[in-house]
Amino acid sequence: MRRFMDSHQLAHAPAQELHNGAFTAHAETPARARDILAAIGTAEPATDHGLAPIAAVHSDAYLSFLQTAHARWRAAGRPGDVGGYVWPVTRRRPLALDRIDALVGQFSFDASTPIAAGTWDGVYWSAQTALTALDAVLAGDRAAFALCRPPGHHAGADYLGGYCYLNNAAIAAEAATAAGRRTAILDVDYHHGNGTQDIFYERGDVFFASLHADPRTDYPFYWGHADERGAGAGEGATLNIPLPHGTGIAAYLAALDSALAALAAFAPDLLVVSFGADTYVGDPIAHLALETADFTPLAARIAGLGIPTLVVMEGGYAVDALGLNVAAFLAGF
Ligand code: SP5
Ligand code: ZN
Repeated sequence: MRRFMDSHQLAHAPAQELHNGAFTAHAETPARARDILAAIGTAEPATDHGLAPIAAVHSDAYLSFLQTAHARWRAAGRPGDVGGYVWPVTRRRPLALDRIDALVGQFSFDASTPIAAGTWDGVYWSAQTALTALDAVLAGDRAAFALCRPPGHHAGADYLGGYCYLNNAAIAAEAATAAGRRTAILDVDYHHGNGTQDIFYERGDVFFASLHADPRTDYPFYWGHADERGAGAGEGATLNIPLPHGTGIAAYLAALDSALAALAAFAPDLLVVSFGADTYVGDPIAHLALETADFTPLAARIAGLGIPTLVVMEGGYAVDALGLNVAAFLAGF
């Protein structure tokens, strides 16, 4: 399987995040990408597809904000990384605000996703990595791996959060759709892929299925409940399967089988997998119980669909085991 990652992605390196009431070291580090690379050997760099496929998913106002936020923060005399302290509950009404603090609240939903000096460069190339790996699948490869980092599945059309800024999986799915593919997204990160769900919620042309920790107990709380099934033209094209803490491989595979059956009924000819290794038993911020060896049969079930597949990296924070977990997953293809 061809594997892709671009060294520009390492430019994104926020220092801290707000967690349980205190600032702690940022969990989504460049070391994650280095550890994965060490385990899988090499990766090909991305080719530049420009801003258009990103702007097909994210709003212009949000993209301008992301590109300028850090410079505006410095211009306002602030040290460190950009972070919000005020949020518009239920979005309020559209407002053309100018102060950086108002903008960061408008375009984010949590306080663990700072914008650092290299963030735009890193997130732009993470998205390009997804698009480059998609090219391999569109050209006929059975599967390809995009080592996207920073991850993307919590980012919506006009908001960041959950260590995510640009939704790499959604950008690739939209590009695949534009290329004429009937596309489904399967999200197997520990956390619900709220950004991806939001982006396609009212669309019937892209199917979204997610297995994740129950949002009644886990981040991102406000999305991913089993009764969220899509709306309008997208009614029935979203499938959420929340899982209890402690879920191991047997129960996980049973849930996966029902998601795969729903996916297969949609009859896609291209699959994007949002893969998080934070379902690992040793993950420091998560509570499922998959072992390293479990990732291979998990991936093999997905590969068993026989649909050309783009695997996009999402979370996974047990840095010492991360590379091995990713390698085990890719071995299933
Ligand atoms: C892509 C992805 O897996 N995002 C996960 C975002 C989860 N954020 C909420 C939990 C934050 C825990 N932060 C721990 C910091 C330790 N220094
Ligand atoms: Zn996650």
